[in-house]
Amino acid sequence: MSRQKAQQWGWVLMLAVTCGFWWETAGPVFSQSEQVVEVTIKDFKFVTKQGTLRLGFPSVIKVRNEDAERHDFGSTMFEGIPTQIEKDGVIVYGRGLSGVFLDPKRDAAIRFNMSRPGRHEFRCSIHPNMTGELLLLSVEAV
Ligand SMILES: [Cu+2]
Repeated sequence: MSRQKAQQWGWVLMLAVTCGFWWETAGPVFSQSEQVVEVTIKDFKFVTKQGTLRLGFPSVIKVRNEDAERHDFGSTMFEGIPTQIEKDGVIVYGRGLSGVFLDPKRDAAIRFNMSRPGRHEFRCSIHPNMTGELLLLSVEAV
């Protein structure tokens, strides 16, 4: 192989590696287009798993009731915001939704656009001492 040809192949290889690397790093970025909050109800408590939540991004709160008791996930954070609630294969859509009731061992997904920063409290209306909160930061994408 001539020296020039070897150099050409070197460039092709470098380009392929660069593209591969880009694809690897871009993958997780794309999958973050919907930010997920996981809320598990267990022993009459809300256990929340959330990363950094950004304003204006499509968000989904996945609520699961692990108890043998019926609970409710309610919050004023959806007030006036178009919200979609998916439960038992049925999707409800509206602006005045306040939350969702969950039978034992059931789950639901609440989809909306996070648009107000700050702490957002949620609670169970059946058991008023059950409360939890989400922290919404107004940071821009880094
Ligand atoms: Cu409850």
